[in-house]
Amino acid sequence: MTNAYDYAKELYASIGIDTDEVIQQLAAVPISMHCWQGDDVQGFESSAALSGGIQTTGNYPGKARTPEELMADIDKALSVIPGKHRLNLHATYAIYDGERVSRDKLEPKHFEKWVQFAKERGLGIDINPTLFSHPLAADGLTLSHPDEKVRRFWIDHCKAIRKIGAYIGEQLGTPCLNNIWIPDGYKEVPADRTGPRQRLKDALDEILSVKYDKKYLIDSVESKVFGIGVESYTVGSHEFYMQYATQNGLLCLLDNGHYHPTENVADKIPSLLLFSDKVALHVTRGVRWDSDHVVAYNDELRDIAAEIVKAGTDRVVIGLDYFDASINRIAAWVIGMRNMQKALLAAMLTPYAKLAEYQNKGDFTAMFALNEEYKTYPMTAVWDKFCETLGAPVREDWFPIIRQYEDEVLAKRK
Ligand code: RNT
Ligand code: ZN
Repeated sequence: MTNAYDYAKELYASIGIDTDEVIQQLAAVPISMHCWQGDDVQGFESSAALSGGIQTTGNYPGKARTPEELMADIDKALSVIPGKHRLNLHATYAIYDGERVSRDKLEPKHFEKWVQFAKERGLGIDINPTLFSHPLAADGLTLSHPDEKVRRFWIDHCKAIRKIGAYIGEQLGTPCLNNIWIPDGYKEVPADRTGPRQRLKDALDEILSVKYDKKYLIDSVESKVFGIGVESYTVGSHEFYMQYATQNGLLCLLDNGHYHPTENVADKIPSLLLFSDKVALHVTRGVRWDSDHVVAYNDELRDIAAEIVKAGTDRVVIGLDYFDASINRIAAWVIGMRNMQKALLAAMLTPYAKLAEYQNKGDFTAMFALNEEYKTYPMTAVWDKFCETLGAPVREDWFPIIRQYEDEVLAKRK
């Protein structure tokens, strides 16, 4: 192990990369782990079916049914993921002690247990209003609904969540990202494409008219190209939110499952960063028309990671977003988180500045040839050293730990 690392360190040094420094650099990158992988986007509010054009499939045993179970599962996942991270919550994960309130009446106290959980573990928290899986979203319309009463409910919900987010950010001493995603759209081509977007714009204006210190709360808006049942028109399209975010100083959140399959989110990152300080991501894996498979270590992920690293990791807010109910849910978290880290590592171990010099000289042969060689440099030894240094299991050693938890804990959840 040490020998392998020494060898790798020497090789990387020969192309100008200090692997010890890279390990420190990677250790400082937090990734927001989405709580909703733990229970198929169910939450604790009710047993309402998942709606909004998103779907989980699979029936793997042992899903978390209570806050305690979900927290225990998150702890298990984090115990085998190197580094300190963040937790991404949805409004439906509010914890009610006794009295229930509707989503427009949620308060910081409903997230107090999460705040305590995060404090004890040194985690940050991000949040999302939940504008789906609810009777008032049954027709697939929320902030753009033609009925003013429905819009009012969802506007108030988003306002309540922003207030909660600001409270969380203040409590934890790290800004909470509040990400607004709405499912609104139409199955068939609408007669009016402007009206719904005008209503969404007005609703967002009202939601965001309440100002919070950016030390505590940052807002982002997430676009989508289509969802199941809303194939013809999505109100919150990419252009809509890109413009809205720039005009209003919000972060544009790019979910790489929300674009045409040949569109590359990696390419959007440097473009947006010429016009905004930061950009936010939902990292996922699209497969054909589905946007939410577990993040794999593939070319798309490596491309995205490369742009994050080139831009500076402090300029991209990284979160994961997928939901797979067909495999062990905790393993799904671990696989995605570790893959995101591996991809960032691969980018940190590539001398892009040097390659860019060839690009600028017009020497595309050298740029291509060298990049292809760098791809097979011994990153594994650095990854292993990283895991070991941060006290996380090395290579697949995490797997028996999760298996054992499955046998001892998950199997008993019937
Ligand atoms: C849906 C969006 C959204 C959700 C989560 C649960 O297509 O990606 O981010 O996945 O909010
Ligand atoms: Zn998303």
